[in-house]
Amino acid sequence: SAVARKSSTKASPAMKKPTPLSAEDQALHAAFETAYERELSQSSHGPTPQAALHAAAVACRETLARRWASTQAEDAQRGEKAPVRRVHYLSMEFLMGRALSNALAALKLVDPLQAKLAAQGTTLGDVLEREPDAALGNGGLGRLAACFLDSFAELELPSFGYGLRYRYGTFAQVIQQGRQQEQPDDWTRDAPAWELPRHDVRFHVGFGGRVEVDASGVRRWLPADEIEAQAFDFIVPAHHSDRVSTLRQWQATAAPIAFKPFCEGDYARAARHQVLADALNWVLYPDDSTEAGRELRLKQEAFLVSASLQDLIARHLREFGTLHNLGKTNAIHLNDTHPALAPAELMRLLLDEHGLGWDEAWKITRQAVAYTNHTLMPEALETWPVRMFEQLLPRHLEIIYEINHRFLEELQQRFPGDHALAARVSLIDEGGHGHGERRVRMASLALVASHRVNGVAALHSELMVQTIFADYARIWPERFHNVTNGVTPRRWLQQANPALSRLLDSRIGDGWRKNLAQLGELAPLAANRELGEEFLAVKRANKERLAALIRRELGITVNVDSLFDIQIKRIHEYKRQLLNLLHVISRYQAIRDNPDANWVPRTVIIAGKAASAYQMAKSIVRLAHDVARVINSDPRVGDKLKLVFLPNYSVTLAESIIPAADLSEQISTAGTEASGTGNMKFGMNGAVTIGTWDGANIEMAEAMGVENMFVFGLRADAVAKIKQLGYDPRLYVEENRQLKRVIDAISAGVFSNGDTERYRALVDSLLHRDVYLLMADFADYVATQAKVDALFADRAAWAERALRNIAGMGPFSSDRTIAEYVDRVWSVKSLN
Ligand code: B1H
Repeated sequence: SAVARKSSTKASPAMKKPTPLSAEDQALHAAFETAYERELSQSSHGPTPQAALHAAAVACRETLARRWASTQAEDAQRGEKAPVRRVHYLSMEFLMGRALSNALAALKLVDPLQAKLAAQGTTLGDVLEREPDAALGNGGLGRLAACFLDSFAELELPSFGYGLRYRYGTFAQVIQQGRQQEQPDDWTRDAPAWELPRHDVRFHVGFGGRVEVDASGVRRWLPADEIEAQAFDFIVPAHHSDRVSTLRQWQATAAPIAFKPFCEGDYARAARHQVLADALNWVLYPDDSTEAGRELRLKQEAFLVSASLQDLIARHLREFGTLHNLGKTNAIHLNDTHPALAPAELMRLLLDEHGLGWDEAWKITRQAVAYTNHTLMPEALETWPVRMFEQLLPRHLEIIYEINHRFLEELQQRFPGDHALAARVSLIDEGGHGHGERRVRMASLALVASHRVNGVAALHSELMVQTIFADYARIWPERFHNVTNGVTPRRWLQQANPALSRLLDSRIGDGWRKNLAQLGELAPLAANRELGEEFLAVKRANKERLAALIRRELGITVNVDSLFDIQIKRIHEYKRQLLNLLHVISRYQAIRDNPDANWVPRTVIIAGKAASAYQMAKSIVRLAHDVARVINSDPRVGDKLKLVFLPNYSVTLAESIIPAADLSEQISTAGTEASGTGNMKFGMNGAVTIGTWDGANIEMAEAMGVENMFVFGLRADAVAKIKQLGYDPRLYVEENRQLKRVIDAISAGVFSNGDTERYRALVDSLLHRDVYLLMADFADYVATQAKVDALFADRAAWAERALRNIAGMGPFSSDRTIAEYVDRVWSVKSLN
C-alpha cells in the first residue's frame, strides 16, 4: 500500500520534563494500564502491534467515555441564562485522520504506553502507524470540521458535531502507469475501537410517500419508507482540561422497521428498506467543489439532518421540558449548504410533530440556524430538482414553498415591482426560457433561514457579498460576517513537529501550546543566528524522514539539502497544480540548456486526489507523472531538480510532509480559493509561502509582514477586469518564449513518449480558454521562484524568513476561529 507511515512519534510534551503526577493523573494511568492489559490478554495473536493499538484505543476510550459523561452532565446544568448556546455543527464531512496519538497526548498517556510497549519489544511508532485514517471527508471543508471539534473541546464549548458514518470514506488513490485509479477505502476493517455505539440513541427517518390533510386542515406526512438512524459517538479530548467534544455519526439500519412488511409477506418492500439503509451509509461522495446531483446524496443529506435535529430536540426537551426557548439555547450550524435541509426539517418537526404555530416555529428556526459558505464557484452552488423533492421529501417541499411565499411577500413590500430581484433570490429556480427543470436552491434556503452567514477568509467574505450573494446582502446586510479559518495547532504543530515544538519551548516558553498568539514572541528573535541554525537542523531532520518515506514508497532518492517545494491539496484547475508543473518544465529546460550554472537544487513534491469524474484533474495527475519520469531519469539534471508525486494523499501523509517543507505552494487564481487551510499548517511549521493574493494567504501576509511572503500574480480585481475585457491567453504565450517552449514540449509529446494526443485537450484549454489565467500569471510566477532560489541560497536569511513566518501564525489557530464564531454567531448576544 502507498499509505504513508508516520515515521516519527518519538516525542511529546509529556515526555520532555517529567513533572510529578497529580493523584488524578496517577489514577488515570492506573486505569489505563488495567484496561490495556485486560484488552491485550484477549488478543488471539498475542501482544502484536495491532493488538496493542486496539488495546490502547479501548483503554483510552474508557477514560474518554467517563469524560464524555461528565461533560454532558456539566452542560445539562447550564440552564437558560447561559451566554453561549449549545452548538450543533452539521457537516457531511469530517476528515478526522488518526486518533491515537492525539488521545495519548491529551490524556498524558504517552509515557505509560511507551513503557508498556518497550516491555513488549515494540515501539510507539510501530503501533501508531497501524491506525488507518478516518477519512470521511474530501479536503479542506472536512478537515476544517475536524479541527473545529478539537477546538470545541479545548474551548469547553457545549457542542455536538453531527455527521454520517460512511462505510467507505474518500477513495484510496493508487497510481498505475502514471494514472489515478480509485479503490474503496474500507476504513472500519482494522479500525481500532474508538467509536461508542449508542444503542439507546435511535431515530426514525422517513422518505417518500405523501402528505395527508385531515378535516381540520392539519397536514401530516405519511412516508413510504422509514429507516432507523443509530448514533455512533467519536470522542475528542481537550488538551488542557477534562472536557471533551463529540462527533455523533449516524448509521442507517433497516431491520426493526422492515420486519413488519416482511411478516406480512411484503418481501419486496422489506428488501427495499434494506437496500435503502445499506445505500445510505455506503460511501462519501468523492466530489470536491462540484455538485454530483445524485439522488442518493440528497437522501444522505436528509438523513443526517433529520436524525441530528430529532436528537437535538429530544435532548432539549430532557433539559428544559419545553421547545419555546430552543432557539435561544441552541445553535444549528450548516457547514456549507450540504445540510441546508435543516431549517425545513426543523420547521416540520416543530409544526407537525410538536404542534407549534408557524410564526413561533420560524422564529426559533431563524434564531438557531447559521450558515457558512465555503466556495464562490458557481458550479458548486447546490440545487435539487423539485421533482426529486416531490418524490423523496414531499412535506419538506411544502414547507419550502411556504417559506418562499412569505419571503417573497416581504420582499415585495420592500422592493415593490422588482420582479427580476424576486426571480433571482427565490428559493425556487423556475428554470425558465424553456430550458431546465424547476430546482430548489439550497443556498437561498440557508440564507433566508439563518440569522448569520459567513465566509471563511476576509477576501472570500467580501467577494461573497459582491458576487454570488449580492442580492441577499442588499436585503439583509446585517446577516453577513467573516470568520477566517484556522487549524488546530495540537495536531498540526505539536504532534506533527515535536522537535520544532521543543525548539519553540526553549525560546519563548510553552505558553504558545495553550495560546498560539504567543508565537508572536518569536519575531524579535528571528534574526538570531544560533536559533536559525537550530531551526534548520530541525527542518533537516524532518526532511530526512520525508526523504526516507519517498525512497520507501517510490524508490526515488532526493537530495535532503535541496529546497523542498511542496503543493498538497485536492487536484483542481483553480488550485493550479498545472502552473506548478509548467514552472518545473521550464526549469528543466533551463537546466538542460545550461547544466553547469549555479542551480539551487529543488525537490518539487505534489500530492492530492482528483475527483473520479473530473477528467482535466486526472490529466494533470498524469502529466505530473509523465514529467517526473522524464526529469528524474535525466542524468544531466541529477540533483538539481526532482519531481515527486506522492500517491494517496491523506491527513496522515500531510502530517509527515508539512514539517519537512521549505516552500509552500498556495497559487490559486486570485479570488478562487475561499480560504485554504494547508497554507496555515505550512506556515506554523516554518515553510515560506509562495502564493497569490487569495483567500487566507492575504491575512497571513498581513500578520507576518507581506515582505516575508513571496506574493505574485494578478489580484482578484485585476482577474475580474482582464476577464471582462476579453482575455486571450495566446497573447501571453506568443510574448513569452520560455512559456511557448514549455507548451510546445508538452504538445510535441516530450513527456508522453511522442504521443501528441495525450495532452491535446489540456493544452487546448490553456491556449483557448485558460479560465484560471495560468498564462497571465506564468511570467511573474517564474520570476518569483527565482527570488525564492536566491533567498534559499543564503541559509541565515532563509532561516530568519522562516522564523518570521512562524511568528506570524499566531492568529491562525482554530481556537481563535471558534472564539470568533462564539462571539459573532453562537452567543446569545448575536441574536439581538
Ligand atoms: C471547500 C468545498 C466543497 N469549499 C462541495 N467548498 C463538496 C464543496 O462534496 N461536495 O459537494 C465538497 C467540498 N470545499 C473548501 O473549504 C475551500 O475550497 C477552501 O478554500 C477552504 O479552506 C475550505 C474550508 O473552508
